[in-house]
Amino acid sequence: MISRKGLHAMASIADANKKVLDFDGQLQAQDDFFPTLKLLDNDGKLLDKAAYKRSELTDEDLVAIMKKMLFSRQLDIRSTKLAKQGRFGFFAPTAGQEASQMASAYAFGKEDWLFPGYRDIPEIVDKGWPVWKAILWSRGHAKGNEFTTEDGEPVNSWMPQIIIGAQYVEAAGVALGLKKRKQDAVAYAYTGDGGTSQGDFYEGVNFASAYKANAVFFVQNNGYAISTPRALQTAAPHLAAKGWGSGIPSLVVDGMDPLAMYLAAKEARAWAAAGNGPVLIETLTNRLEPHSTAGDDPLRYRTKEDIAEWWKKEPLIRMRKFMSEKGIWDDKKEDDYIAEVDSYIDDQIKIADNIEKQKISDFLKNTLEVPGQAMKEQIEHFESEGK
Ligand SMILES: Cc1ncc(C[n+]2csc(CCOP(=O)(O)OP(=O)(O)O)c2C)c(N)n1
Ligand SMILES: [Mg+2]
Repeated sequence: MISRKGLHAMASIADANKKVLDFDGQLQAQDDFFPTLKLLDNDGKLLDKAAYKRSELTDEDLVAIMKKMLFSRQLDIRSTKLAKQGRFGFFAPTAGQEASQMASAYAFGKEDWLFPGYRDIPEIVDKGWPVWKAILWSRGHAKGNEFTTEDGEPVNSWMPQIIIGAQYVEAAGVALGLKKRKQDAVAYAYTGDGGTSQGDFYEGVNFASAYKANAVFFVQNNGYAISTPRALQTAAPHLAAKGWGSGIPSLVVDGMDPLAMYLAAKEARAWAAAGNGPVLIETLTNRLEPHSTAGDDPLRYRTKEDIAEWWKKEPLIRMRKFMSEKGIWDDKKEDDYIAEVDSYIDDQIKIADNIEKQKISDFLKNTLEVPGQAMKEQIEHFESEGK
């Protein structure tokens, strides 16, 4: 005869088995699991005082983050105009992503290694890379590949990655190196929603997780991969779940909320630098402008109304309101700062324009350390023409 205890155990196994076979239930659980970290609403109201305290942000920090976001917006506006005049090469607009990029970057230090995508030029500039180099990079000039400050100091950043997702593998390797050297530093990488469909994305996260490397991975879910909407990109209800699959803390953060972005990034950095392994952060943001200056028209794949709705949620609006309410920001401060940024960018354009033009042969020489036969012939050919 089966005892009462035995009957009970059988019943609970039967319940567990039912759960295992409940496919719908499992999908629902995935959908439910990831709540969004949020500190400021669209109107700049503080939603969670305890979390704000936990961020340890001072008024000076808030001003610094606001300025970084404004700098990024201004760089976006100016770069887009310059590109239309043919004076900037490739540029990937950043409007809407300022909190996702600049407020998160504020949590990292000089010693940390940045692995940016092509849309993350502002984060590199924030690490001390002069804008004139960014302009040269956009034009394909070899000098744009020098990641140094104006004074020749190294800037801990890889080049902006064009190969979608590849920066995750590079970041995993450097993150492991930092761990082995026992450095209080991390590698932090940014990719997009589209990037999470790449093999490199999974390999990078998995490798870093397996070795508990010092990495923080950002997925900027801006709604689109060129014209492919997020809904067609992947069936995963949350991109963060892809990090969970490799066994690391993975969070979803309101990417339009600078305070939430900073808090998540700061705690992720501390966790990774302490040797606990990587963290993955999905930021819910939006690309408010075209994919790039190469000329795509977003209205072929999304509506004006949708874009207008997202403009209402952009991070500068809520940060401006929150800080004005606190009495630490006003229109005059903002106008003065924008004028300062504009004059800096004007100077940087002049510097970029005055750098000696790159010869075709120099460009080729800079491509491979040891050129193949065909490239050698091309270099000789262009050199013989003085090009
Ligand atoms: C490996 C690879 N495949 C395709 C492309 C072409 N491509 C350039 S940008 C892009 C979309 C990427 O979207 P997402 O990761 O969401 O980043 P976002 O542009 O939105 O910042 C694609 C497919 C590429 N650069 N690299
Ligand atoms: Mg995208």
